[in-house]
Amino acid sequence: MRITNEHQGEIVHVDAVVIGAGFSGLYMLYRLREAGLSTRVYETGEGVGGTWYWNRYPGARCDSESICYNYTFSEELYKEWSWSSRFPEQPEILKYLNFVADKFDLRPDIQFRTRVTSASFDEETNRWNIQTDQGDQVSAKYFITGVGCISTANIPNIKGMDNYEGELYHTGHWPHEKVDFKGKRVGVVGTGSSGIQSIPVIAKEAKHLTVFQRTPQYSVPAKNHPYTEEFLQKSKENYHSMRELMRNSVGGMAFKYGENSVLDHTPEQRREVLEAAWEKGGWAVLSAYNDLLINEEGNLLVAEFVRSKIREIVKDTETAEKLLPDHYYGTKRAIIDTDYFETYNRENVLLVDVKKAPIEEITSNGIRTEEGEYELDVIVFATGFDGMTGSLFKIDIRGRDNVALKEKWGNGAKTKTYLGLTTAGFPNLFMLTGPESPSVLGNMPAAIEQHVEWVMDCIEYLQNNEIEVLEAKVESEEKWSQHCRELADSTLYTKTESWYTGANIEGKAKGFQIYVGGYNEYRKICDDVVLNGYDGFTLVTGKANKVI
Ligand code: N01
Repeated sequence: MRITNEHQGEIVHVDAVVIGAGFSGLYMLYRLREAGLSTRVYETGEGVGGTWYWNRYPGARCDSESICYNYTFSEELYKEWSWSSRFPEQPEILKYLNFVADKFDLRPDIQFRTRVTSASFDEETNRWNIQTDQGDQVSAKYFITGVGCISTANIPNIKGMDNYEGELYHTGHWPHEKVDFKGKRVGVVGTGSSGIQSIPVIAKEAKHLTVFQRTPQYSVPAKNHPYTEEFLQKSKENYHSMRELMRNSVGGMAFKYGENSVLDHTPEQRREVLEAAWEKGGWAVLSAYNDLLINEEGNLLVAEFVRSKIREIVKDTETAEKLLPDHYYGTKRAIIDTDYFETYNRENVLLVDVKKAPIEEITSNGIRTEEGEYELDVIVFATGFDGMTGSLFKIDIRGRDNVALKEKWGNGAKTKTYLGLTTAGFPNLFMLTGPESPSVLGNMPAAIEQHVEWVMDCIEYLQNNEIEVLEAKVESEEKWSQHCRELADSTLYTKTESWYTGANIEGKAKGFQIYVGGYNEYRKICDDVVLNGYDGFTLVTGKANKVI
């Protein structure tokens, strides 16, 4: 069934509505269709890709090794696709997702340029009524969000923004056409992953680049390189073992963490291990030891190693000092880069510390901080996202008694889920990589596959057993949320302000809404829930609303 809007005004009945055509929405659609369920996917963008559709900024690339940064559910698909390098750029990842959409003929069930605006659960019919900004009205038994954890751009509310006469961009909403920096004075605000990836590329092209840094970040070299035919061949031959390794690993990648504590080693041994990890690049420093994120003393030693590297690379001592982070290593999302710190050795690059002298205003000509004005032809906001709950709250989702999700979750302050997938009072709503799932603490496609497969198994169970409604029990989500908080508090994550804790958004309630126990543990917990007959959920059969 090809989707058109020709029946606008009519209510369309389907089994499932999915929001988003990124990694999660595409796979969810594929599985629902395979199971014979009628499905509509709504996607705001004009094409598939999700994150990779919107984040087109210069230098954007993935930071999971590409041979793991893909679906593994289909051996055929895995073997058909060949990545060019260890950490490929955005256009190649977008091409991959288009390849997947074409291979499985997914587009006919996706309606592009359409934003879901509201969804409410009808307690009479046990169905979700869903509306879009294009006038669609849909009734669905299952409502599944694949909106991404970091897809709502954070554009800081700085005085004078409307007065600026130059070009203004956010990395997460980059234009489809090439932005020309040649001969221009460019300012980049923000030094998270997006800033650190784009700064070296912009610096090479712009006449001058000013980086406005609020918090310095640790970053280690990606050591990206092209893949050889031989390597690709081997990884394809190892498809089964690689998939198993990913599925049973902490972060959904095909590597294991070091076996030692940071403190097991002498300073000389540690230096040797960390030097080797630095040379290897990617996630090697973060995974060199088994306790980096729980061992305060050990973390500080590794942090100091990375700081020593920054001092070595950056020639100007004053600039190097400004670039030295002081939070626990890895507690803001770890970053890998290509020539980030080296970029500050260029004559056309200036680093401005906006923690010391905050930005006061965007003027018609540029940015004014407490220390002075910087004239800019282009401003790039690399200021991140309203993570975890931001995109869910943009939709008016209402469950039982017409309670809005945003209200139930106290605008983020009281977010509670069961398994990061469901929440009480919102029956048959599934949130792919939702808050309190492990999602963003690893390789997203691996997290997504596990979620989609769990949701699909659950839906098939409901269908096969004529169950109308599955709903998380209040006590299950209380317990899960508490478990997530306790786990997070036993690590160093909660000791640092970051987008993980909501601290990057003005006025947002702070709280760590991610399960930190690892993908492998999480998978076991989800599987056990199923083995125990969907333990923690209320299941209601038939129209008579009989609870089983
Ligand atoms: O965003 P961020 P991001 N004035 O929130 C600063 C994924 N990702 O887009 O730290 C001045 O990390 C802010 O400063 P501070 C990945 O999961 C992956 O870079 O809040 N500065 C910070 O420096 C990542 O973690 C890849 O003090 C302001 C920066 O802006 C997540 O997306 C690539 C400011 C924001 O950093 C988000 O990364 C890109 C203000 N008013 C992204 N407001 C891969 O490699 C914010 N900042 C796969």
